[in-house]
Formats: sequence, C-alpha cells, structure tokens
Amino acid sequence: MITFIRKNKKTVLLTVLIVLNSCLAALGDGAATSAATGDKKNTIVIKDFMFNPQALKVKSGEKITWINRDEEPHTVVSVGKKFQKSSALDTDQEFTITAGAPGTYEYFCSVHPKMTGTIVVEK
Ligand SMILES: [Cu+2]
Repeated sequence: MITFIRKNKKTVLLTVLIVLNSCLAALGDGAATSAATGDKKNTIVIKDFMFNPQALKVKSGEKITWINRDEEPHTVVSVGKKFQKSSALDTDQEFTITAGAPGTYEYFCSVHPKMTGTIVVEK
C-alpha cells in the first residue's frame, strides 16, 4: 500500500515536471519565433484546402506571407477588399502583404470560397 502511494506520488511529480517542461519549451519556441528576423514569422501555409493557422495575430507593420503547399491553385482575397488580393498561387508560390491598421481582416480563397481565414492586426 505504501509502495503504491509512493509510486503514485512519483508519477504525479513526473507528470508535473513533464507539463512544466513542455510549457517552458513552448515559451522558448515563442521567444525564438519573435526574435527571428525576416518575413517567415507570420507564415500561413495553405494545405489540404485550408489556411493554417486559420486565425493569425500580428502587429501592424509586420509582414504576412501565405504559401501554397497544395497541388491546386489558391488565392487570398480580403472580404470587403480591405487588402490587396493575390493572384492564383501555384504550388509553393508565396504571397506577402504588410499588415496595416489594427482590426480584424477576414479573407477567403476565390477558387474555393469555403476556405476562409482571419488576420487580427494589433497595434
Ligand atoms: Cu483555394
């Protein structure tokens, strides 16, 4: 019985450590991402007819890049024409804009209107 409890405590401790570790790892990744210079930080990958991430938060003035990893052509078109639209992006082709005024920007693919995404621009 005592052994069982000890074992259990150890397991809990181990679990806590693992959770803590992954939290730290996540924090580390975040720091690395924001420290990275260049335009690859805010990248939206188009794959399997989806924008990934579907919602992206950026700061005004930052660049946002879409890259098409599908075999199908896709476009990036702003709802209400709030930002410049892309041409049809072929496989591995990229499209970059610079985030403007703070706000929420919805967009879709004009070839497949069910493909949608959101950009949230913060100050
Ligand atoms: Cu599409």
